[in-house]
This record gives sequence, C-alpha cells and structure tokens, in this order.
Amino acid sequence: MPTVDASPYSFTFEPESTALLVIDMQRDFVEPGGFGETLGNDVSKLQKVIPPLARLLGAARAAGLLVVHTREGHLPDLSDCPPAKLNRGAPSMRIGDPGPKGRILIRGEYGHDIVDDLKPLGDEPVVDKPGKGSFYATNLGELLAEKGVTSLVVTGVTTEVCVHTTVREANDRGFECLVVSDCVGSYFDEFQEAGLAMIAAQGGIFGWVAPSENLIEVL
Ligand code: C5J
Repeated sequence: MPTVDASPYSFTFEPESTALLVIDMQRDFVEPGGFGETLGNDVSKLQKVIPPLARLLGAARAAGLLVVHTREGHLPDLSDCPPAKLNRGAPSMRIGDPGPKGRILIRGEYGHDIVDDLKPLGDEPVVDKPGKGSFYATNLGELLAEKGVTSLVVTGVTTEVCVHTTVREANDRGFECLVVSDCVGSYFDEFQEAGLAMIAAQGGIFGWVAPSENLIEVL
C-alpha cells in the first residue's frame, strides 16, 4: 500500500478506497469580483494553490483515484441560504447580488463555477453545497459509501473554513483524511499555519498533513 511521509506520522492508503476531494476551487473565491473579494479578502493569496493542485489532480487521475469536486453556493431564489449567512458582516455585495462574474455565489453563474485549470472531467462528481461543510445538505456521504471510499485526500479553499469544516465532518463519519498543505489555501497566512497545525496536532486529531510532492511520489 502507498505510504506518504506526513505529519504527525506516515499516512498509508489503498488507492481503490481513497478519493481526492477538491473543495470550492471556484472563481467566486479565487478571482477578483467574487464572493471572497466582497468580504474584503486579497484573493491573489488563493491563486498559488492552483499550480500544485493541478499537478496533484493530474497525478491522482493517472493513478485512478476517484476525484470529487465541491462548489459552495445557493439556489437562484436563495431558499437554501439561511438569513444568518445572507446578512452576516458588511460585505461590499451580498450573496445573490449582481457582480462582474454574475450573481454572487449563485449556482449556474460564471463566478460560481470551478476555475479553468482545475475543471472537472465529465465523469467526476461535482457536489453543490449550501454550507461550509461538504457533507451538510449534500449527497457526498452516500456517494463515497457507494464507491467504497474510506480515506480522503483533501484539497481546496479555504483552509480554516470549508476545508476544516469538511475534515471535521469527515472525521466524525469515520474517514481517514490527509490534508495536502500546498493544495489548500487561506486569505490569512496565520490561519493557514494554525489550520494545518490543528489537524496534525494531538497525534493527528483530525488527520494527517503532507506536501503534494510527498503524495505524488507514491501515487
Ligand atoms: C468561505 C470556503 N471561506 N469555501 N468558503 O466562505 O471556505
């Protein structure tokens, strides 16, 4: 079985029961004019995730791993967006407002879709989620169970929000999670560092952390 040099100790996995999860690599988070920028974030910070993640995606596809993409967003009528989320903070534009890439964080809009460099292949599932966690109000749990997946390689944005929420949900559901340090990104350097440290702390309380080169080496 492939073994990855990881923190806090080696991560061993069976490719047949492992999926690469690519979380929310959407224009709305990583490009100007989207949801991330409306919240006052410097979106360029997330763009450095794209090249290593594109390499890992290629290696995972070549190794035959199941690849699952997620997208955070809402129905056009906002019926799946709780007022608590819609009204939070003081963004320059709210979810559903018209922006330069279409309505902010709305399914079907250009800004809601995944960036060109990480475009899903036709047979790769794309899970649309209204929340931060990838399991909440989605069919992800059923999908992974159907495919016999028990381990997740987790990538995407943002480290301390949707990646962390998903890893925590996955842990409670019994998945082994490897988080790929250079393939997850945050608008905040300190959250990136702390977010990764939290996962591997306490003997791997939520899972393992390793750079993509360590994983690609064994795929
Ligand atoms: C956020 C996410 N940060 N995908 N979403 O609101 O992490």
